Amino acid sequence: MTAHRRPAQTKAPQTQSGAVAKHRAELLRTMLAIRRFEERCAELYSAAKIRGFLHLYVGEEAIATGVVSALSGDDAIVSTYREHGHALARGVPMDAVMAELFGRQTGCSRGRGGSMHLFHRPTSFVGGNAIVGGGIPLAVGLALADKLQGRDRVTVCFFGEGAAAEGEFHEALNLASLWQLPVLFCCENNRYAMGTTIAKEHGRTDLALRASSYGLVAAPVDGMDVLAVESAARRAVDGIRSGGGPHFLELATYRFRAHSMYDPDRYRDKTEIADWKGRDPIDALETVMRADGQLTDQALSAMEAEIAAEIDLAVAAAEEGPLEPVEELTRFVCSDQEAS
Ligand SMILES: Cc1ncc(C[n+]2csc(CCOP(=O)(O)OP(=O)(O)O)c2C)c(N)n1
Repeated sequence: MTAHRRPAQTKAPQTQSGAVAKHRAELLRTMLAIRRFEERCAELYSAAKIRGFLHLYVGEEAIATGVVSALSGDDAIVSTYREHGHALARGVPMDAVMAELFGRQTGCSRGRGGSMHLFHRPTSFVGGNAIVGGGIPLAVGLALADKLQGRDRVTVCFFGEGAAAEGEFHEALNLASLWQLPVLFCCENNRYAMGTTIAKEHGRTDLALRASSYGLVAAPVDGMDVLAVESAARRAVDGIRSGGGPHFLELATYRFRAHSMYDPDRYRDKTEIADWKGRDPIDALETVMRADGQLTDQALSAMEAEIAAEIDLAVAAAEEGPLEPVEELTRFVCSDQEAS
């Protein structure tokens, strides 16, 4: 299992067509890897190989892919309990993520966290959080530490629109604005907090407006369009790095599957689900690439085969991985000194 950092990607992709095609192929590959990984996770969950909670990101891949592509390798990421996509886009090794879902010692959190608590220091993936909105003040704390210590780093925080109804959202945005902290808030607005629609949860559903009322630079973005997400994130990250203070993106998206594997999903209209599936972010990028002569059936099949092989290897390694011995369970509870 080799941890690797994603290369710094602080500049916009070159306009030269070969470079654009290559870059788009990378975005497509990342989205496909997340999709196929999660489809396999659903199967493994049904086979009781993965236990505990499992919240899938299927449908939302353009957000993790586009935002992470706009970051440098040192920027920090704070995630949610729906975090596999963020971790994989960041470059947390797939085998370490799969082993974590299997509860193995070889997992990125030593098998102690599972799906909702992926953590990976080498890629500054500060991790998922099972508490709705729980990551928001953590991100603000990281950004405050960076500012006080003079580090040139942006912290990105992903959360759902449900988190925007929590008290800590308001406190954290207020402080981030007051102290002009280098933090990018990415609100993944998939319209449902478990079974509750946004209209039944928020007095005003314009969440970018809510953020701008705290003094943040805020924008709504089509979260089903990876190219739109990437350019909005790039603008925001550039704005933060040049001293523009905290930024906020409200990314309109939809989860194609239920809230979690336990949810019978009876609260959503079938037509609504079908309409959003018609805007699948992977199909959308493929369509753009084909129109520009940047994607062939052969190239797509090769990409799919490569991803399937990577997932097979990750599953095989996870099956083989050791479980944490019971006598080890008190290690790392208060300190990770022994972990290095
Ligand atoms: C503080 C808190 N309240 C309630 C829950 C139970 N809960 C888990 S997920 C969830 C819905 C959150 O929805 P949203 O933030 O929109 O994220 P999404 O699941 O749509 O990605 C709720 C209420 C929790 N984990 N934490």
